[in-house]
Amino acid sequence: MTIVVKHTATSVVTIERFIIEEERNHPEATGELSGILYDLALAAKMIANKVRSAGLADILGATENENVHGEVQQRLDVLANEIIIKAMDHGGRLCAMASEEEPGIIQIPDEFKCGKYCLMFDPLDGSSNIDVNVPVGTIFSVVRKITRGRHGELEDMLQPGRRQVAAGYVIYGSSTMMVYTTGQGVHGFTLDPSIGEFLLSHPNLRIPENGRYLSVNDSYEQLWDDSVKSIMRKYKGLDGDRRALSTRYVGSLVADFHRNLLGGGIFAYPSNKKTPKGKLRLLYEANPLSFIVEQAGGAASNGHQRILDVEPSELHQRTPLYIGSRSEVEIAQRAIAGQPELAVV
Ligand code: AHM
Ligand code: MG
Repeated sequence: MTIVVKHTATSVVTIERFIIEEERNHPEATGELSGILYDLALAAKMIANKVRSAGLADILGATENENVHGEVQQRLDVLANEIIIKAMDHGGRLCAMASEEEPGIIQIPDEFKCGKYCLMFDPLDGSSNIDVNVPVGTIFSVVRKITRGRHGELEDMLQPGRRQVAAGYVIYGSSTMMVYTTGQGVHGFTLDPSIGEFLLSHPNLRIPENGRYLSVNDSYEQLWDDSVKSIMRKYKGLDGDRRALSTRYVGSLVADFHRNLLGGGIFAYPSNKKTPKGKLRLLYEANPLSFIVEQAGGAASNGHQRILDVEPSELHQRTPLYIGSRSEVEIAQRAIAGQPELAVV
């Protein structure tokens, strides 16, 4: 279902107004989910501000800490993580959070009310690109609490992606954009820095049916198994039965995904001999982007199964990922699992 918001191409619609109009389509809504989205938009503006001034403010580069994945944390990663936690912990709408940068669940402090939603996020995706001024992003996923106690528990976080009630990302690029879905289509907002507001710029985004771009890190080719190598040959038109996709790889998932969402194509991060479970995280990266891509008419698979149907077993679970235009994802699924059918939303 796509949301009907009455505005013309020249209407100026702030993200706040859009969220309110979207909420009106749900008479049963309490406003809590809307509140989470406002607070995330605020956190995004604060992070955008830090990203923009990073080169001048001595906040580039690595800290001495490693995160739970054994990766060196970048200073901006740490800042973005703190900004989101501080923007979200006191609103009374969340019962717990989980971040790619934190080993365990982040509980809501006792002095604040707990709400009925859980937030999972990657505060600054693509952070290895920060020092070279390449776009980075924030990715988020919201699910409803299913356990009975006051605080959120691991069980609340480990729900399959199809149960997400909202998901989105922010791309800190030549402009800052926030793109989100609550299951009523995908909508994009561009930050107007002169007034500090996200304005509706891309209503009802649809991914083109046919791919234009292939985003994959080819340097892993020697580590791929034969089925992955055959998929890549097909995408590159080397089998002679289709035209070649154009290769584009930023190495910043949000930037690669955003380009392919607008232009059509596929982002692939297959498993390889060194990372047999894939690299990307199911809860913080694959699930939210898969909810968005399906809402935009595309698809996402781990090669065997629709991403949104995967039952998570760990907070920091990794997954292979093929995401983008439906026909391209089906090629991967057919080659790996031997069957093209992807469950449809
Ligand atoms: P991060 O969340 O630690 O930044 O890692 C995820 C990033 C993605 O943004 C990107 O698609 C991928 O890692 C790039 O990995 P590689 O350098 O192996 O191609
Ligand atoms: Mg990431």
